[in-house]
Amino acid sequence: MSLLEEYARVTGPDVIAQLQQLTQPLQGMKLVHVSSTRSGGGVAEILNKMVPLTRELGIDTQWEVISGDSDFFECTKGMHNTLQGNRIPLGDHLLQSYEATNAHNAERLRPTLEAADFVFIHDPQPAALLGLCPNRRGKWIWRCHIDASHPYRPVWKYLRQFVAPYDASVFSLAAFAQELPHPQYLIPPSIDPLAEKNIDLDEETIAEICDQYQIDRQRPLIVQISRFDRFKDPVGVIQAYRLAKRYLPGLQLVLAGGGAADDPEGEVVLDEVKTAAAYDADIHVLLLPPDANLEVNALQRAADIVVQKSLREGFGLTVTEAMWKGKPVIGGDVGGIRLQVVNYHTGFLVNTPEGAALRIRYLLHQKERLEEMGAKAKALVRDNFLITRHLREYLTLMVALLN
Ligand code: UPG
Repeated sequence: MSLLEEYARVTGPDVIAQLQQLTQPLQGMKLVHVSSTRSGGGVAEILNKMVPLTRELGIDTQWEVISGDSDFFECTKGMHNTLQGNRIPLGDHLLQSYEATNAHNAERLRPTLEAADFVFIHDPQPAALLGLCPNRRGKWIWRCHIDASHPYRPVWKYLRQFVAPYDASVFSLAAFAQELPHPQYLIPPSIDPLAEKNIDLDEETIAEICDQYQIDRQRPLIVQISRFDRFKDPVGVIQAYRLAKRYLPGLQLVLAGGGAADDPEGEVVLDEVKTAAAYDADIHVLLLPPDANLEVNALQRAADIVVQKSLREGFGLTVTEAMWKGKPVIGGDVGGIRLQVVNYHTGFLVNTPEGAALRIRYLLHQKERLEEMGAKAKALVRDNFLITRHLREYLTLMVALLN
């Protein structure tokens, strides 16, 4: 069965026929995505699935990854943190490293990028490449995955000089749009229902993976899967768990995460989480390798409730993944989580550990409500957040830019 036929089985054949129709004017064109890591984190997760599907539709698609040293990634993680609201200026030597690293990568990528019909540049890391490709012939789109609702102005002002000359930019939410001299499109991300991380699993596989991590399937379980990043508030999740455990003594918590090659802060945050977890045997802090897709899938399915207590969130694929598995999500009332968690319907939006604990207790005592919310959550993802909808919007954007 071809890849497209496999998708048709999940979404229905019309959705695929529509994608094929939209791709007609784009047949044989060259599309290049550029990001800063091939594994770990949401951007890699999306591109790993999006690139083969776009190729299958007849667009000559490539994915390039930029390389950089520790100063560069310290700088871009600083940009990420400040665009999400931290107010810490970036030192001149870091900004010099940002520009030098982009220039270095441009040497290698220039022929590919200048020849492409469309270039999608993901996030701030490679944003300066456009200015370094003076003979570009195609349309360039800056795709921002960050919760840019409250950017630290000096850093946005610096980045803006690189982003302004793009032909368009894409944000996940209206609240993130910026003052820019080009069209801005609102396209939320998506998950791939055929990915190992999202396919159905039998009970035996789920049980085996839970055994491997000493998780007791007879007792209630809450799970947060996230990179170890302060914006994901893992320590806040531990506080919520502790508050709820006073009333639910059997409660277990899994905090599972892996690093991303472009995220230098993971280890420090993991240490903070381990300290906060102390010696509680019912808190499982799991450091997973980047290819632990089956494990993530099983942990999300084993959970009674999935938590994503972020303080900022561009979208939150872990929310989508959990909802697709029929789980209600207790999520931070921020960014892209608000697009997915419809308060009281597909889960609960919370602002504090106390609020999260209250909702955990409520749902674990109201199993019917939990299941009803989980079913609504799955339907919301099927209708809005699968890769086929995401690709349709990218294709529409590309066709619009052709004219
Ligand atoms: N993941 C793993 N293993 C882990 C931890 C995470 O496979 O140990 C996966 C997770 O299942 C998900 C992805 O990594 O598929 C993480 O994506 P997401 O939850 O979206 O977070 P970020 O890595 O922070 O991704 C950025 C934005 C986020 C947005 C995403 C795509 O912060 O808000 O949804 O980009 O736009």
